[in-house]
Amino acid sequence: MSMFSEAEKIYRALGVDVDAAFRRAAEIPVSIHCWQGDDVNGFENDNGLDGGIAVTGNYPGRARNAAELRNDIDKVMSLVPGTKRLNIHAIYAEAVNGSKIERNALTVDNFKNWMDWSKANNVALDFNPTFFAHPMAGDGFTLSNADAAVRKYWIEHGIACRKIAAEFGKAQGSTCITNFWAPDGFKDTPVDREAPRRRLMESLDEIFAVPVDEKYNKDAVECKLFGIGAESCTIGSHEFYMGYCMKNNKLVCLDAGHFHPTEVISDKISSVMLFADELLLHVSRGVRWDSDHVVTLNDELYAIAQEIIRNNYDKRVHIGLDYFDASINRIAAWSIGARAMQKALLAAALEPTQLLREAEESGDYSSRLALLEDFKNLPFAPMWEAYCEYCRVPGAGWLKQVKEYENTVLSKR
Ligand code: RNT
Ligand code: ZN
Repeated sequence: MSMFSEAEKIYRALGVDVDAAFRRAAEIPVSIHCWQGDDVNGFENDNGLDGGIAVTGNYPGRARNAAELRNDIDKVMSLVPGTKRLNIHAIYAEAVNGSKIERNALTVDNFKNWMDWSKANNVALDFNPTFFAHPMAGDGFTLSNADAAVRKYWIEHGIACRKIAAEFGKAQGSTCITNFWAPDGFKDTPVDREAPRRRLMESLDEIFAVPVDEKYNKDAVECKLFGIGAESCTIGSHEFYMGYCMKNNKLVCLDAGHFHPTEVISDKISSVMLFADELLLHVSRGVRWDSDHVVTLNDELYAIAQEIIRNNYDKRVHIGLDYFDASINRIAAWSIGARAMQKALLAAALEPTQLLREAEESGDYSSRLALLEDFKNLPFAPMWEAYCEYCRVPGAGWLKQVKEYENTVLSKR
């Protein structure tokens, strides 16, 4: 008897329908971020990264242009099971007939190649305006800048991006999620914390006042505790955006690296979901700070997936990935993180949750803890292999494909 059928018997004895779990995990979309492939560089120019986010490492093989990046994405997508979306940033715009790209004047024409890619691969796009790595963001303030001309520029950028996103949504027949993250914040203690927050609020109001059909685009806003160079006061804090979203019916975006290291977003999901229809996650891994390490299958990743599955948030919580590591093979980094997310979703879908609930509901917390521990030993490995096969992607052999791609493609760059 195969390892899989032995394992299936064990799960079945605990009341788990393995086929249903495979189907369920495979249907949950995960939006894979394009920016792991080129260190959040984009194709505008070589402004370098700022905004308090940083990529470290100089492993050879970075995608140098859109064609290379799309090839790399194809490779990654072929290694990741489940339903995939592609998350792109405004800095991944491509020039039309060699004309200069201005962020406040971007149109869908700048993303034609991405839309063609999306159609050819049947992968829906998500979008992000880029409020960093730009001379107009040079003093660390964009939508909350005290200078009205600077604010205007970024408001125009936000509006342009929502229009582009709506075009994506229409073309792909699936709502595009547009996520707003702005780095604005003070390095040192400000005297007036309210004024910049008021300006951020009013700028967002202006951006969202432009009507965009919710069928095609939904907006999310991402809070942050602090950034490098903005340690003392981040304008778009958690309270700021929670308040903003509840009042204005926008999606909260919770990034796993954007809270105090003792806080976890898995614990925040159910609270937000009691007050909001939908939620966006940026699944990341902060090591001591918002370092955007490659996502790995740690307790928090399991917990995030469990929250989604146990509460049936499959369609209401949107999963986006957000990490970038340039110190190892980027295709490997990308795939490790995305496959880890899939492992967590599959493990959660295979959880004998009913038994855990029964223990909890009867007040038998000893059994709850015992079962939680015992279930860690369930034979997951054959399940994962079978799931990869079910999704027609490589199981244990995936890394060999990355090495081949490195030899034939990346090492030639
Ligand atoms: C930064 C935010 C933001 C970015 C991406 C590139 O701290 O997490 O989401 O990482 O938009
Ligand atoms: Zn993020």
